[in-house]
Amino acid sequence: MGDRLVSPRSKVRPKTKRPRLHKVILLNDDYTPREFVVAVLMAVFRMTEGQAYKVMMTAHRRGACVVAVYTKDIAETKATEATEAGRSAGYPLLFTTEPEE
Ligand code: TYC
Repeated sequence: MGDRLVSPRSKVRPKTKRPRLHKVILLNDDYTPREFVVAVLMAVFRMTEGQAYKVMMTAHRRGACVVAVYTKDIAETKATEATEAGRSAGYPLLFTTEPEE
């Protein structure tokens, strides 16, 4: 009889939480040519020309636009790479990152 009484195990809660994602944000400026912004978005974030144009115009009109979300390391690497592409061409193009809620 005692064989059939199974005491409950402690509740197992998987602790593999998904990592927090980070947004890459494109900031508008008055100097970087539109076509250059589109080219950087296509090269670094693998967007089509149409997607890149929309994101560029949103940043142009509203001041900033979320480009994509990634894990922290990838977001920071891409933001740095894209900002550096502008800097090496003499433009103040800026990408930043911030954690998602
Ligand atoms: N505002 C720039 C111009 O008129 C174009 C531009 C758009 C620059 C978006 C940066 O994130 C940007 N040449």
